[in-house]
Amino acid sequence: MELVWQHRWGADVYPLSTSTLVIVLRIARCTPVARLQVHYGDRYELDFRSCKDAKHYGSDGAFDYFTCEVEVPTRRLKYAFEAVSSSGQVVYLGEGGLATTLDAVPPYQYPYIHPSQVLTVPEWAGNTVAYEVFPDRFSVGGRLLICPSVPWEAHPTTESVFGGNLRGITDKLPYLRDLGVNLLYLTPIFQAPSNHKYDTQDYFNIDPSFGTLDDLRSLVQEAHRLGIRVVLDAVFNHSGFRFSPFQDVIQRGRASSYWSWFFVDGDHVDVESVNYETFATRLRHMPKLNLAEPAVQEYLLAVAKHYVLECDIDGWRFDVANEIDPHFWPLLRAELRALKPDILLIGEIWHDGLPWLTGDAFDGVMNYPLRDLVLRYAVDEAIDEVEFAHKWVRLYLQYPRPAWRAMWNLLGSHDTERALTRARGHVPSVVLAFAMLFTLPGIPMVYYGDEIGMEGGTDPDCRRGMIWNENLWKNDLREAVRQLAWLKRTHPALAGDTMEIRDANSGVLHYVRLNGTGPHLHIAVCKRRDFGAEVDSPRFAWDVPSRTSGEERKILIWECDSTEGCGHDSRADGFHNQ
Ligand code: ARE
Repeated sequence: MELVWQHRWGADVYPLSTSTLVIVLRIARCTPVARLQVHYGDRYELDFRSCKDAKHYGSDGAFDYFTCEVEVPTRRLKYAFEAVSSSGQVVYLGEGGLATTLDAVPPYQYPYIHPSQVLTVPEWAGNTVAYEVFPDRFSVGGRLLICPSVPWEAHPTTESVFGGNLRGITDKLPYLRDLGVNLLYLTPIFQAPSNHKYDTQDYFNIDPSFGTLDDLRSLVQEAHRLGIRVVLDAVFNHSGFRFSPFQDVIQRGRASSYWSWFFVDGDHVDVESVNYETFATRLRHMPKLNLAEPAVQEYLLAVAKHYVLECDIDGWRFDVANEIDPHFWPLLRAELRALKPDILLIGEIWHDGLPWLTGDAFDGVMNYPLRDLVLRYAVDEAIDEVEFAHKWVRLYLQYPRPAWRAMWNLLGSHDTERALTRARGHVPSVVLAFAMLFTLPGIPMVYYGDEIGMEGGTDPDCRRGMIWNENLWKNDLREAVRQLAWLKRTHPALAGDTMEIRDANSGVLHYVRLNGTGPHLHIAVCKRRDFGAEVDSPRFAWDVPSRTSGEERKILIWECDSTEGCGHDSRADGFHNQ
């Protein structure tokens, strides 16, 4: 039997603990495999002592994906696969290729499981609902600390200043609590000339237009009192033009003691031609920092620790994380975890985040690929259930499972078009997208105002002033988000990292969330009337008619001890046959 398979070191085998490994294998669908087993044992022993069936997780259309969790008491593993075709033919797969007997196959090896390779995500991430605030645009508390350049209702330009501040955010914490939010993420708040503050002038100072360090302390204290954690934005890839070390380099050229902090081409900074590296392409106001330089590392570690020590913040989101020298992250993770063992570390990575999710960098990354998938299915209706399932399988198995408790799942952010604008104002599609966001593994993050139906195109239009006039709210949407937030916060199945698709045929997408022995939660998007009729008292049921055809569509969420869905014929193997 000829097989085409993929099993990559560093991606398809990872530890859950120092004595448990997860193994993932993909086999091309052109040679269907009826049964797959994993033979394994200590790499220093002659025989494979154990054998276990691998589970078929799903398919991405081209490959079938199998997973297997194995115990490795000695931390050193060798393993090989036994594949049985539907006609009964048997082959063994190992690092050296195919063989007809187990003895003949050179096995794969996991040489030794180190604690540093185990991704440990804060326990609290599991039942967390996040909310993103762009401070200039959320709320003004106390007196204005800066003169706004436009009225609160204006459509923003890149230069607009609205005057929102930290006290304003503190004043609105009860609103967030009522919505079910228990994690608040603020885009940058340190001193910087722009309205977005991604061009830091002074990392150790809160921007005066937002408030003071005491205002931040009060915000965090009050948030903690209400059960809300706080995550700040760390812009470490680049500084701002006015950052004093960069100004020193401008003045002294190579003689500056900060010369090695930046990447300047030549002996002097030429601001006109931008002869230095920056964020993106030649953005002169954002000079790139050299994080391979120990003095820069030390400086930024001090910044990251300062706000934990001074204000007791609960996490950091790292801007442009995938362009920063990767040697920095293990140092940062170790120091921050020593300071606060359950601190949450999130990378802003729009693409494949795997290299940063292997235990020594982040707990999760901003999940833009998931955003794309959910919006394309629920809002654009550009893909059907089958394609959703194929893409989900690939995305889910791309990352170590523990990361899925902390993946930062979003429908929109300060960098994207808003969900309701993408849906051309069609609220039910956004309800469906939120329902999926809150019930897929990860931390759902609501971008301020999306819950009340604010609209806006891409940056800067997505950064309008928060609407506080309740008459202008889309209350149906807000109520749906509220119900979903409380479900996410309280249901044990949603705290885990496991999701399995039960059915993905035309008309139904049915998946289940499982977490140990607790009750399972079933989620179904149904276009077929016959589906779900026997589900008694669902936890959430919402009519979400199609935006494009107006046809009936509903989302049902119900609890059940069975993984198949309580009485419903979920055609458990229908998905496998896609
Ligand atoms: C400003 C203007 C924009 C203008 C831009 C370029 O507002 O209208 O297009 O300048 O001149 C911050 C501000 C932005 C500002 C920018 C530059 O918030 O308003 O834009 O600074 O001054 C990539 C990166 C990702 C990055 C995005 C923006 O990978 O890290 O681009 N996101 C972070 C923050 C931003 C922030 C910065 C970085 C800079 O979240 O808010 O911008 O500190 C594709 C690619 C992605 C790409 C993404 C978006 O999908 O695959 O890699 O992300 O598009 O462009």
